[in-house]
Amino acid sequence: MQTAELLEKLGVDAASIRGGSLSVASPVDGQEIARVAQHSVADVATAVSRAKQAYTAWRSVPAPRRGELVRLFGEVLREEKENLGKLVSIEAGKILAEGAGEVQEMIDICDFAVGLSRQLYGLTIASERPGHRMMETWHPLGVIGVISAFNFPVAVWSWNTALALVCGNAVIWKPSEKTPLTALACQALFERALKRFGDAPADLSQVLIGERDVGEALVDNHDVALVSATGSTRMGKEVGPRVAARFGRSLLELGGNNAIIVSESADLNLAMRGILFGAIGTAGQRCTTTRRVIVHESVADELLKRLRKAYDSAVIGSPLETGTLVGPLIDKDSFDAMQTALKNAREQGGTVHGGERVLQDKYPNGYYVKPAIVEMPEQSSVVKHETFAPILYVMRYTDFQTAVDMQNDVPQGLSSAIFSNDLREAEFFLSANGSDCGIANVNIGTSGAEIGGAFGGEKETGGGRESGSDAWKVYMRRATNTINYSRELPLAQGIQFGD
Ligand code: UN1
Repeated sequence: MQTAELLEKLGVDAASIRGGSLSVASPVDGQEIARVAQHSVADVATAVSRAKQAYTAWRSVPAPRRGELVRLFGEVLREEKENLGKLVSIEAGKILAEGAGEVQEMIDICDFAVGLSRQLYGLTIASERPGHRMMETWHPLGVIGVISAFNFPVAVWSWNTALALVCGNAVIWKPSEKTPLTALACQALFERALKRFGDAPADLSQVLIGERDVGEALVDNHDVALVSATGSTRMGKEVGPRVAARFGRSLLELGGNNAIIVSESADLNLAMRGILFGAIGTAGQRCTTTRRVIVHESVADELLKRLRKAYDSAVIGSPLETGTLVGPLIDKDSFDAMQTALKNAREQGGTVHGGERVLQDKYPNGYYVKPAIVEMPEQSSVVKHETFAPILYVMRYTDFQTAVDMQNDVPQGLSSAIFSNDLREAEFFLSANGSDCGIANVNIGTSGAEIGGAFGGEKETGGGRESGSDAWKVYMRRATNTINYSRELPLAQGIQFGD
């Protein structure tokens, strides 16, 4: 599988992937591909104090110069797109096109951040006092901790890091213990950019490989100004309160339970393609994966017929082979969780198509499944739970308001979409009375967002926003400045104090 060769090309030291205590398996065939050394809790404190020093130097570097480092990193990523994308496929199991697509997201956010490095705007505000001026200034924040999940093992880190760096911060990354190799590769590529840059402080970006205790130490460290955590709602429920207890900031990007409404006026060809990419792409392991379809009863049979046909012809297999659309699940736990969900769905009245394990003979330790379509009589508890696997629940509706209510009636609030050619329905869906998600789309699916928009969602999704728009503000602190250029000292609110 040429993993060692790829890692070498990417600049990862061969010694760092041998003899460590963390076994890394590829989901492609379940075989061990590396043994990586792990950091200890004590290493976290050392990394944070180094990062603090790096930040103290970096915050005085003019932002456009900081942008130059990110520009160089984007250049390195362009050179290594294919290699890094392939490593993502090997370690996370997504197909080559999606592995390369993930690296493209990294390149895009670098470009975005470079532009941003000449902006980072503050407002000027009208003062009520004569001879006074008010303004806002945005300053670097400090050490940023990034905790990321296996399913986007490189892009999520880059969304945070590209912005954090142009904003003048230092970053410490704890990747998923399932995907340390791609993290080591990113760090090596970043170091290549650092060399080209020349005079950046050491330790602007560090990687900590470890399990839960390492993550906890990062979350609890008072010198980590912002913890940006992507993963399950269960993880976020622990991280959020722990960071808040020490008055730190957190940016949470947690579970999704994303629905597509297919209305009676929908273009079914478009809807089909949107649903297919959203539901079976990345083998159902995106936070934006389409997990629910709420379809008007008049088009439900037709849509289901076409969907089942498309599911039957989707090629399941090694993500490294061209032509494959559906790669493996990350591991056995994930497969077991999928089977439990399907069992629950049957018990709750669902009719399950697919969902069984395939290619077992070829890959006894790889977990390949036929993506499942589950017709549900109603939106029962199993549908409201996010199972990180390719299960698509399909429910019918008669009245449009009911469809919107169903879309919103889940604990999560990440992404949502409507396929409709009825302007009234589409606009209602985007209005305050429509979708309650952080992402609401018309005539495109729930997954595959561009980096230019703010990315994240409401409710149990955690409320954080990263990537585009003004998400950079969470990586900076805001100072409100009032400047008096008069010879008086008038108080605000007209207060007379003393003479
Ligand atoms: C994730 O699954 O954590 O919108 C991120 C998308 C991608 C990002 C997904 N741009 O599907």
